[in-house]
Amino acid sequence: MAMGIRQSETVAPGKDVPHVLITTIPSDSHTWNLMYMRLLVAEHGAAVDCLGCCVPYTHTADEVVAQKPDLVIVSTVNGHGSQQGGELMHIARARLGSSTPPFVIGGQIAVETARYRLAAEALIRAGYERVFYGESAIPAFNRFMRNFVASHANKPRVLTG
Ligand code: B12
Repeated sequence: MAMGIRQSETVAPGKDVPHVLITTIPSDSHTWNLMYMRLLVAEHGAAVDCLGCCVPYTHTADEVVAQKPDLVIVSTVNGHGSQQGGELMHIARARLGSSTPPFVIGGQIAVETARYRLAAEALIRAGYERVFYGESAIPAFNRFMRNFVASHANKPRVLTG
């Protein structure tokens, strides 16, 4: 069971509002990164749910099945992101198959900044759409979110009833 903060933003998931799920890896007990990311994503106009810290892989996968988010963000700062981020993706894909939504990951993804680039390459190979780290992480993420929210709003929709 994941511990610590578990919060949803007040914006309800709606037709034109993308739903974003924030999670982390099982070993990571840091929470301010999660709070920061939750507020940042909400500023972009998305509905956000954050699963809190120390989230077991299977819990993230279960929540993706239940919530069907448009985007999953893995935030991690304890240095184990390169390894456990890969394991999380492996388990999510095994569970969700072709219905796996896009996953992005960011923060302090390895134990030394010198290893960040190699860690990022491994995470991309594991299946992450984007990896955000270092000084450019937040500006790059903001650009990514602006495009993501805009493309969600422009998505063709099937009208029913
Ligand atoms: C506060 C803190 C703690 C607190 C956490 C309290 C809490 N409720 O969160 C306590 C004391 C509990 C703690 C414990 C530990 N910590 Co600590 N902690 C910190 C500290 C000092 C600040 C982290 C913080 O809150 N920053 C504020 C937030 C807002 O910033 P942030 O976390 O860096 O996130 C930013 C970016 O990383 C980025 N980001 C994060 N996620 C994402 C995701 C995306 C998509 C994007 C775009 C960006 C992004 O955006 C954020 C804003 O810029 C850092 C050192 C530091 N200065 O970073 C160490 C640090 C993270 N801790 C560290 C460690 C090792 C530990 C412990 C293992 C220590 C120990 N031996 O017991 C434990 C256990 C951790 C665990 N199991 O996960 C290391 C991690 C090593 C690494 N990355 O290589 C750090 C870096 C300290 C260090 N220099 O060694 N810690």
